[in-house]
Amino acid sequence: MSKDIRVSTQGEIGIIQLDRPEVANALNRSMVDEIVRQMEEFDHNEEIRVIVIKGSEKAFAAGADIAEMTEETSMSLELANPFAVWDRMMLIKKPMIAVVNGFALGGGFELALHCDLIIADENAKFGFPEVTLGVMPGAGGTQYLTKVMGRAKALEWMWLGEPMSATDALHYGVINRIVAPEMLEEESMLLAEKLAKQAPIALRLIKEAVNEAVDAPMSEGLKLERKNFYLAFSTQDQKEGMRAFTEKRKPFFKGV
Ligand code: CO8
Repeated sequence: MSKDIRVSTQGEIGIIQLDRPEVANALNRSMVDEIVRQMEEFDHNEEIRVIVIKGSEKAFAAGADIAEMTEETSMSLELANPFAVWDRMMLIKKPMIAVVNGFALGGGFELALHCDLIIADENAKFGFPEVTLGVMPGAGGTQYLTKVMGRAKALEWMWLGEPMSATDALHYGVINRIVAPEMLEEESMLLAEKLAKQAPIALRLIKEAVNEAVDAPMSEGLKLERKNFYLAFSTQDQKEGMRAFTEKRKPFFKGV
């Protein structure tokens, strides 16, 4: 039984809700552990096609739990290696959507950045306030953000430590969509449902190839794209998708 997250499913969508509202969903290590274990559980669950991560009423997550970190030392952190569990998030194959209301700060923002798509309400605020605590982002923030928005803006944002509005985050390509607060739940589930109707293996192969584009040289990315393109033709969903087009009907994808 999870202490700090709530888990539910809605059709083929697996939902992880952060649930430490008394500390704005600050992420302590056991909570990150629970989140990742649940992501993996959904990833392996054949009934689930899309994973949604959301916050509670007032915040997505206000960062790593500062109370837990205050007395840490370089050596205690190095030994505990709190980021090993974050690395496992990068292995999740199914689409992950972060649904952000309120604050997504520090580690909370990094959690959203580990998802594939970010949908936020108009009042959401994104930021890396670590510098104001005398530290820096540690769960991938400097890398993810720089790749998304470029060096100058990423540096400015992380050096000043000020939160950025959802509008700015959208402008710089950090998030995918903004919706009115009262529509956040509905719009994010609609997006998840749309993805859940797509051919699951094709989604997976696309995610893998797009991720390769971020890290690898073009020639490597093109190789993987071609391999995955060929692989898609070994699925029944490819036959279904193409036959449905010819027969002028909607496809029904089974994920095989
Ligand atoms: N850690 C611990 N407690 C927190 C955190 C946090 N990150 N954020 C908020 N809280 C607590 C507050 O202490 C407060 O508790 P209490 O009621 O007992 O005083 C409660 O949540 C509510 O917070 P506020 O009263 O401050 O609420 P406001 O609405 O006035 O402000 C803010 C909300 C703006 C979110 C404010 O709380 C804030 O600035 N929080 C800190 C944000 C921050 O600095 N985040 C970065 C943390 S460092 C980090 O994330 C490094 C990541 C490294 C990777 C992770 C490895 C595990």
